[in-house]
Amino acid sequence: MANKSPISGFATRAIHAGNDSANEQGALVPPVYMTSTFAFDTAEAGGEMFAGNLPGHFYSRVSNPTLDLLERRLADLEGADAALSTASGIGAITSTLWTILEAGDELVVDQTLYGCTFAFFQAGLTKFGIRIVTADLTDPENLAAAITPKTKAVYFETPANPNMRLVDIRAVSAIAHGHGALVIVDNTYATPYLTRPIALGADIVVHSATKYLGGHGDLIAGLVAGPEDLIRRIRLEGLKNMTGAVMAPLTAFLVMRGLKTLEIRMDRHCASAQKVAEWLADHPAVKSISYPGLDIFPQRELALCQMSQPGGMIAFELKDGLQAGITFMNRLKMIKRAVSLGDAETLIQHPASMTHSTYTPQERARHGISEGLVRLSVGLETADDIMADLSQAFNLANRHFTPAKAMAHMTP
Ligand code: 3LM
Repeated sequence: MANKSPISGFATRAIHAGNDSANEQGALVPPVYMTSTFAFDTAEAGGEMFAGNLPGHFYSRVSNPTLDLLERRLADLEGADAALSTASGIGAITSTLWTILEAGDELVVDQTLYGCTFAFFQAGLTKFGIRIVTADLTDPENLAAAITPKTKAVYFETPANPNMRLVDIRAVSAIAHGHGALVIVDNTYATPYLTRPIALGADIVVHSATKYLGGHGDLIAGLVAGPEDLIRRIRLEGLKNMTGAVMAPLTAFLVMRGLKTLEIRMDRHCASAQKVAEWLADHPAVKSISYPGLDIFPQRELALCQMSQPGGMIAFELKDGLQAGITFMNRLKMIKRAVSLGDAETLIQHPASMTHSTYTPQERARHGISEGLVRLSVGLETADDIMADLSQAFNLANRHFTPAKAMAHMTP
């Protein structure tokens, strides 16, 4: 059971939850337990720990004091009973689903998912007799149509990577629970600072902690939060025996260092993304833009009630299409062309050829991921500098493209 902290502020809990420095010789920052194994007082005690009758750590693939602290902290922030750290976001997702599902089960998934999650479901789980049912969960009624007595769980991201579509966690959870299915939410984009899925009815939250939670682009990590009994099962079945995707203690230390500034970083990501999105929405080179903080965002009302702020991710398309988008990206000077998100550095990437290249073009079309979409992770630099870089790249992209197009028309 996570230490439910008596202090309620998010930032305070992100810094203190689960930690008692009196247990660590007064160390302000707890030591990192760089150990693979733990000595037993007696052989009998070791046996009792293995049997689950005695608490304590016995091997770092199962648990470790440094990971334990991170798990308590994340559980507190997500409002969950317990949490589990994993080697990556995909490690969190695979460990969770290998535990919950068995052959013959159905998993209902939203139509837009991060590329490797999509591949794990469609190419991975299906090999083992699990049926994946895809539904557009932006309308919860579609879940009511897709769910059957065989549906073990419902899985979605909100906002979804890469097109920013939102799913109404409360409405979807009510329908799923009415049919006895678990609700699993990937909360990577929002973080528990902006959205707490468990308070809205979800059962399990998964994270790529590589992103905002770590926050500095220097690690790969994952986390799962949920009810004590389920987290225990995911630890002992999915993680320990099936994926072995355990987080390293030093990584847990870095994620906790990142969490200490999650609130102030997210405030800045959101404030800058809002400015950049408003500026992009008015830019003549931009055809369409998806950002939950804009009035033109189709699910603006849901964003206002489900997210405390609209987040740091923007998806947009250029009027001149894919090739103009590629030229525009190549002209950027400060903004890095890179996958991943949630870092201090502003990152830009092209989902169709990068993060979502695990979909076929036909699948992308069916799943609402357009070929020309460009994804921007707004970083912590001065917002004016981000817009200045985008602006010079637009100008150059236009200058580069207009004559080339004109010439193409002139050539017989
Ligand atoms: C990306 N995403 O650039 P890791 N869930 C979500 C994610 O966005 C991701 C994961 C899980 C990206 C990674 S693409 C090669 C780079 C919503 C990762 C998986 O296993 O920690 O990477 O998390 O969109």
